[in-house]
Amino acid sequence: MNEDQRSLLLSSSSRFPPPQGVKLSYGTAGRAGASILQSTVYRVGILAALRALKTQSVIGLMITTSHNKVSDNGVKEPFADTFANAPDPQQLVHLIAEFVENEKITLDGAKSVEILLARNTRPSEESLVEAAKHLSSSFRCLVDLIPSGTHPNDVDDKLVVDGADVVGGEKLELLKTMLTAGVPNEGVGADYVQKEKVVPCSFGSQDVGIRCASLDGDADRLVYFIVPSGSSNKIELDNGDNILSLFAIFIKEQLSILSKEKDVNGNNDYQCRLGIVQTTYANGASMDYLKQLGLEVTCTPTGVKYLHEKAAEYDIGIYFEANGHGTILFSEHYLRWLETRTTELSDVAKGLEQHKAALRILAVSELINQAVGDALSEVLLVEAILKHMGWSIQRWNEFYQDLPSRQLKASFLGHLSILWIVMDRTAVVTENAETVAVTTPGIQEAIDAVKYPRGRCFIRPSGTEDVIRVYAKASTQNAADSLANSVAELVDRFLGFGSS
Ligand code: G16
Repeated sequence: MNEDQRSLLLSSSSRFPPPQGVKLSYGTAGRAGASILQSTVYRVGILAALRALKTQSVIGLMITTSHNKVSDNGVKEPFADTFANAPDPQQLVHLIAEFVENEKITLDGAKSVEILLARNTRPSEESLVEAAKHLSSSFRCLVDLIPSGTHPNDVDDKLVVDGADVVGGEKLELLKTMLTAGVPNEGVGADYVQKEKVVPCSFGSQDVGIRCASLDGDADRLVYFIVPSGSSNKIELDNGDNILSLFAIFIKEQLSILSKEKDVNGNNDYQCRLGIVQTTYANGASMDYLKQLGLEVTCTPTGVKYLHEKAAEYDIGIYFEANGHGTILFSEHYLRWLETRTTELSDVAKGLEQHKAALRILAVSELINQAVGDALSEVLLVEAILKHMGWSIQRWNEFYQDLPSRQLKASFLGHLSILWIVMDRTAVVTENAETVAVTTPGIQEAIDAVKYPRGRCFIRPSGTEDVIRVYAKASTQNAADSLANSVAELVDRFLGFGSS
């Protein structure tokens, strides 16, 4: 890095100082209050520009609204941690120089890089994008200063969708669904509906008995629900577990039709490996149900990155978190085999059930977004399967009976409405797909000592909020509620004020 580049970085970074006394950290998907993220977004912009230089490709920088409340925002970038926390411009420039050297990035001779900025509809987005733009123009200056030339360079057709009042909602307007204007994720959205199990704002008596769907802010989560008649605001929920079960039944049915097909020697010529991936949040009843269907079910820690990796081990891997985040993965190998087989079948047996089943699986692989959970394509798949099966949402809901559950959170000070306090959520480290807290000493034993019929409870540090999450299941709703309450009190005792 030459002197001009260094001084440009020093002066631009001094315009976006990091917040004092805050350790910014990357979790499931690092997030924090929007008011303290200016410096982080500026620094992530530098990182994006360096990556663009290194890869010589266009890099996207997305400022996203997922399920968090309107004051929160974040940047998904695991390597940005150190950059985000550099205390002053000198140290930041030092880190950049080190990064450039370690990653063997050629600054001299590079012409220009392209960074695409995307944002959503939170009020804080524009100022954050401004910080990122500033940084892109200063980086363009940096690159411009480099001598050029050396580097190349159910049957009921009505569906009502809650779009969380963010981007998914805007897209859904194109699909002519019913939406209202409001505050992102405030009393609306898949996370609210799934966790609180109540109707989102603006839904009500007019929606009784109708199949409803709820997305989160970046439209990568989906849950379905129905408002039963006579209910004030309670819903019957079909969460990620139910969506997973619906997809699994459909795929399994197509595979079994297909497996009736024999090769010339009378053997089934390919046995597709179908795998199901869930997390510990999955309702035990759904897991049992899927196992009873003869499916292979695995559990990973929370976070789609873990589920995705596991699901990729199968020919067809279906993964969903209870919160509605998931998708279906198809191996390249299996898809190639299926395509060839479909062509062969169409020559000899067009119109037969085996041929149709093969076409259905191929259609699912094209409809579903295999890169990431995509609520819009999943709505279409749910709708198609319900129609195919002739099932109402009530019928879908009857696959298994959920064990009652309750989710609570214990937060750091600053959330005024909180009941339970946690001084440092990182003090809790978990193992066994997050079922056991291996630190703080004594806390797991204390949790285990709280007994309720069919009761099970675990705690984990959130990756998206400064909270410890408490999740409890038990034989009745009252038991699940009081188990969760007792464990939240334990969290407060071990990790709250008195603990430090
Ligand atoms: C993100 C991840 C999800 C995960 C969730 C957990 O959700 O993408 O896979 O389930 O975080 O959040 P926490 O760690 O706070 O419980 P999203 O949809 O907000 O990106």
